[in-house]
Amino acid sequence: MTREELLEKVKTSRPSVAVVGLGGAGCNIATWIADKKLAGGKIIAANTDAAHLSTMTRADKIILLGEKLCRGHGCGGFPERGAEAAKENLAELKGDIQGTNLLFLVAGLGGGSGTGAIPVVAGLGRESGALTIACVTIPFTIEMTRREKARDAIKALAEVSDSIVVIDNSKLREVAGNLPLKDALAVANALIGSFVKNLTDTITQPSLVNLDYADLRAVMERGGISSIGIGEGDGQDRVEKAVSQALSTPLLDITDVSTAYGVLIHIVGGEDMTLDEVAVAGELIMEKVPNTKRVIWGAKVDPNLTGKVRVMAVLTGVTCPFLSGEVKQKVVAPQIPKEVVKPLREAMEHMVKAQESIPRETISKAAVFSKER
Ligand SMILES: Nc1nc2c(ncn2[C@@H]2O[C@H](COP(=O)(O)OP(=O)(O)OP(=O)(O)O)[C@@H](O)[C@H]2O)c(=O)[nH]1
Ligand SMILES: [Mg+2]
Repeated sequence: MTREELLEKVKTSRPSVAVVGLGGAGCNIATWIADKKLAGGKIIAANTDAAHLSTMTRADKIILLGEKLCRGHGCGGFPERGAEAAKENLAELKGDIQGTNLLFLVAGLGGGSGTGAIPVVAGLGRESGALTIACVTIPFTIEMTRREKARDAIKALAEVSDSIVVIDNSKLREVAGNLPLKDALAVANALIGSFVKNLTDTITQPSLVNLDYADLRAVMERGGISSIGIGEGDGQDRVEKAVSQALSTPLLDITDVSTAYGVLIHIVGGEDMTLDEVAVAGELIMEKVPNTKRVIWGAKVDPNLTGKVRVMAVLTGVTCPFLSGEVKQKVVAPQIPKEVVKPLREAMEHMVKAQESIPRETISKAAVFSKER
């Protein structure tokens, strides 16, 4: 094969990536990703709420779901309506997903549109053969009925998606401390957004350590419930610090980190980060999650992070007592050690600052939740 032929092959074999934001929160997260420029992926914002959708100017495509059923007014918190609405646009959604290798579906569970639509769209993704990864948040423990809806949606999603990356807003708040609610939601947007962006970047762009689509598939295909943890370290032992933080503070209550089926680790560090450090991170993870069947990692250099490393660990195939129904009432999370909370909070504050503007919709939603509380 000539070099030209090889380059052509690289171009045509690059996996095609699509991100579909569903419902208000899903569309806000999709906007976060669009703002940060998703190289090599298309972004679709879909909602039943026409007014909110009209603000999604950064998406490559917008879809008003269930125009006949909802008339552009939203679902009023009923997931059944969200599911029906998505079915109205089935052919269009199918056309947009066709040919996608890696499909990310993002939503804040608990409302009507995102919660109802996400399993419908995930079904289309799986049918078309795409690696289908749902990334969702579950509402605060205080929003009891919304949490129940979220749990039902995750059960439905488990049937039709490969992996479901779940962030529990309550857990996030616990780690992020006393952040105002709107900032806590913005952190969730940034976390899910960077998860999607980091993965897409490492499989479509040259990075320090590349992940390829086949690697990703090996860990995320039929991965089930997955949790994310983030950690940051500086100074000596920065990698150890960041890894142990990421593994000790999953943003979903899981029974036992060491029982995870697969681990995906993504490391970002300044220009001073060495390949050795990246390898050490991998070894450390193998020690902490000894029973895992698969470990993959990708690494990227960010010139703004000199002296620091930031680690995002995704554990697949984990058990969460709340989601498996073992705990019906409020989940009592294990206490997070104080020394871990401070640097994590700083990392999250950094993420919030990095978010140039919080969508107005988020702020008004936050105000409503504050009232509910
Ligand atoms: N991460 C994040 N979560 C949000 C945001 N706004 C709301 N949420 C969370 O997402 C859940 C669902 O809210 P929405 O996305 O607004 O609901 P929807 O899917 O549009 O549903 P309907 O408005 O009922 O049609 C809420 O219960 C909150 O927990 C946001 O901007 N970011
Ligand atoms: Mg809405």
